[in-house]
Amino acid sequence: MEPQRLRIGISCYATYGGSGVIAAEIGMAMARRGHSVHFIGNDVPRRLDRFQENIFFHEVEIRDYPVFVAPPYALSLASKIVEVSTYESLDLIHVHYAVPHATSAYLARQVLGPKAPKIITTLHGTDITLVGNDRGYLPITRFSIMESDGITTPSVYLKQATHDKLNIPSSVPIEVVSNFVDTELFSPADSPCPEGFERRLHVDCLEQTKCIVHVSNFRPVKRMTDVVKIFSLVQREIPSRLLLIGDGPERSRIESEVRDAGLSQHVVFLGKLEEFDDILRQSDVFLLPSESESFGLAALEAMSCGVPVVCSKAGGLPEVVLHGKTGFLADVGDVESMAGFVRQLLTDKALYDSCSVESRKRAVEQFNEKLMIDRYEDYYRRVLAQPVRSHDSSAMPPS
Ligand code: GMT
Repeated sequence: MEPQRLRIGISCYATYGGSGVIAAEIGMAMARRGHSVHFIGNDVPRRLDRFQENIFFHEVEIRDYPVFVAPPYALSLASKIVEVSTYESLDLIHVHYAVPHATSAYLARQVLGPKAPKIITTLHGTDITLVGNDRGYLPITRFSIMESDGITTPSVYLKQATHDKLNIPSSVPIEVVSNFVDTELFSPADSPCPEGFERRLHVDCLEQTKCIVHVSNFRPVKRMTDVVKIFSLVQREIPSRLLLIGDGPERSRIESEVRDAGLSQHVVFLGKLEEFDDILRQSDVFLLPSESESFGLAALEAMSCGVPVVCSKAGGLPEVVLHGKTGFLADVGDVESMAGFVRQLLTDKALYDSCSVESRKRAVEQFNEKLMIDRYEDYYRRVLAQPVRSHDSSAMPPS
């Protein structure tokens, strides 16, 4: 007998960031498997801006009124989930990033009663380590997570952090389903520098000029100052360029640090790019010296292109990057060691080639889309089959 086709709702932040990318990829993959997928959010997630069979987008209208301190997005989202669930008979709603999506889903479920879809919450990182852990959000975040019918994290690290930081009892199961990468899109270069690449990026792709790349949302957690310091140490000895992809609150400060360090000629700020696989595959090393990282999707995308990663030993990064095999890890803030590892990679061809091959191999074998979509689909069916949970979500976290 054919397995039942599911009616799935997905809510996520559509902005530049890994959680939106993963949510969109899960939705597209589920749709290709014949499930109906309804995205509910304030904007269309990346790569969903064209017609795709079985995919529907429902925009949350953010209404403002003079009495509001700020437009209550969480309420508008909850109302939209109620509406879509009612008319599309959703089996489940899969929310990405707990704040406020898990809370909106919980509210919607209360309104919908017995016909409500099951709620699956995927935690992504700062929703636990920063925002959700903030006293101003903690009680409601913890409650909403515990009220979910299923909870997933992309790493063992984030699962443990969720139990520890939010005091979620170990009796509440959390499923680890790793992030994944489109290994066909993020694939190694099959030729040297493509026509026009140098001109477009203001970099020269001469064999002797190496490209170091970093992709992020330029927030303090990414330690952009360390990116510049590491590059500065490398650049003194090896002709190289630093390509910075993304934008965010740290951008102006980092631009000024680059100017002060006299590195403007060597650093290119490329801004937010919808597509950057071509740049990744032409790069030599990917840098990610973050303070904390639940997984590090950008590092995995680089690995999939055969680009070794030098990163901090933070959070879930050691679950993605294997020290000495697919790249190198050092303590958070240890820029000297990270610069040393970059230099080693750029000067030892045998080491570089082996790390490049192993990076690609690890991405393809351990973090491919099919593997993880199978796991999500299986998890969806298990959650749908289980009776309503019965633990007490009301207890306050410790003060
Ligand atoms: O939590 C965030 O900072 C935002 C979030 C996002 O929406 O991009 O990033 C997190 O989720 C990604 C996808 O699961 C992970 O790859 C990132 O490591 C994670 N960021 C942090 O933990 C800082």
